[in-house]
Amino acid sequence: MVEKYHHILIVGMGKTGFSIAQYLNRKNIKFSVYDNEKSIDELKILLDSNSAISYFTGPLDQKYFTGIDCIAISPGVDLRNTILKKIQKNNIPIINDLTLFSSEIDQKKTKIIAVTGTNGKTTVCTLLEYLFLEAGYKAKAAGNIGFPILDIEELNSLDVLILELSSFQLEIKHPIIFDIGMILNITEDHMDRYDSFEEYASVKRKILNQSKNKVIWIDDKTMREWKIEDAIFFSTKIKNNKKSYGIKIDNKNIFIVNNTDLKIDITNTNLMGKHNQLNFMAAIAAFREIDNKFEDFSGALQKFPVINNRLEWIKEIDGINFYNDSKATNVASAIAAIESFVEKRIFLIAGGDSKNQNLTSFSEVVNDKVQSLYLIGKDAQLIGSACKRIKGRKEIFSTLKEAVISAFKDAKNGDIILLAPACASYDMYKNYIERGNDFKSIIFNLSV
Ligand code: UMA
Ligand code: ADP
Repeated sequence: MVEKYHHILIVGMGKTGFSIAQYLNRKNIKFSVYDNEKSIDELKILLDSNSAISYFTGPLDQKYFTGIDCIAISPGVDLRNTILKKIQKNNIPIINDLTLFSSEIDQKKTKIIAVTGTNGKTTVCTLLEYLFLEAGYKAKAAGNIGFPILDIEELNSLDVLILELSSFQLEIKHPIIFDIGMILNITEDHMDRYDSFEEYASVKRKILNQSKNKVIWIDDKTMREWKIEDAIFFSTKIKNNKKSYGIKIDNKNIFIVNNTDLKIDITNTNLMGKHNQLNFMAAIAAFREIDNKFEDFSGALQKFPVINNRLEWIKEIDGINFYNDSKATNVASAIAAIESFVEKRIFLIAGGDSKNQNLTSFSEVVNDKVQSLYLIGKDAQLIGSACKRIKGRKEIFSTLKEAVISAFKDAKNGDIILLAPACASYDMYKNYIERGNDFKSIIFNLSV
């Protein structure tokens, strides 16, 4: 399919752009590259032997598209860019790594589970990969999880491929019909990239239109309004519907159940919080669409480790427990983190780039459940003003280190110090991983 193009321009040369360049090189298809930040020299070094026809940098310019008959775009590039809009009007197709991947996959051999949602994608994809491996399948999770789709080796030797797909990736047309398509939840995020929440939600919905089997969280307000009938639901409210997975509490133990005699004990897992119960249900619902014979879910789930930067316990000092949820980059995930602690005083560190999110629900939960608030980053002031009725202290700090030290001085035996920023990290760090690593190193260097 891609062979029909003579000269492709790759826009954005991060992980995805680089994987596309390597792919086109393997296919002997001519390409040029563009990145708004990387210099020509950096691009040349990056590409090494995968040589491009031309290298462009700086603001996007229409002249970069001369002689180009296809654009391969990176997910981080906003399609509302005026030059890109003009180019689209000239009928030059815009494709992405998913479009290219569609020519490579043999769906008779490999089942594809596609996962999207505002939060929980990486957790559910990692869980699915883990469960399939435990059950003896050849399985791999790729995509937005951090491993570009085109980098998968021996693709068609896989039994199951789990694709984590962001809304950015779903914006671009592709011909794949997934064996299973899942939406975990839809709450506000990336509002700097979409004109409205409805637009963001409609992009996520696309995954269902291209899936043979659908799995959705039916308690989600947006998805409930869609009134989808041909999906498998997971829910904390429904238990006995034949197409639903639910939660049952029995003698203080927590079980995932459905309308059959399925009863999976998830009481003693390493993943905290109700949101992770939902993630378990989602993974099990999808897994059982492919294999309904496997039985030892409970044993497998108990061994599944916490994923870095996702409500990760770091250390206890003087009876104070530190948790790193640096990946809580939006309001819903930060709320999920706060609500995971019952009857504990929470000293919350939050802030960063709030990406135009509505802060109302966050401020309500913070006012209700958080003892003291330590704010950092670009939108510290904005978040501080939203959280007016906080019980204890509320203060802005210029570094994460100052915030942690201050929270540590205020907290007492039995309390929780939680980093759940509700914001992106880019104003202070390279990414959420660097922010989480900084948090960990600050904790390990605290003088007691
Ligand atoms: N760039 C431009 N012009 C722009 C924007 C970016 O030239 O307008 C350049 C940047 O200078 C940089 C490169 O493009 O050199 C970065 O490309 P990118 O932002 O598309 O990022 P990649 O490195 O290709 O990583 C992407 C995903 N990033 C985004 O969607 C923003 C990664 O998800 C993903 O892991 C990776 O592909 C592999 O598939 C990250 C993410 O934050 C973790 N995703 C969002 C999320 O999870 O909320 C959607
Ligand atoms: P994603 O890949 O969608 O960003 P992750 O599994 O990496 O999802 O989790 C991102 C953040 O959301 C983390 O802070 C995590 O604790 C939180 N989280 C995970 N699952 C859920 C969920 N189902 N609902 C709300 N928050 C969640």
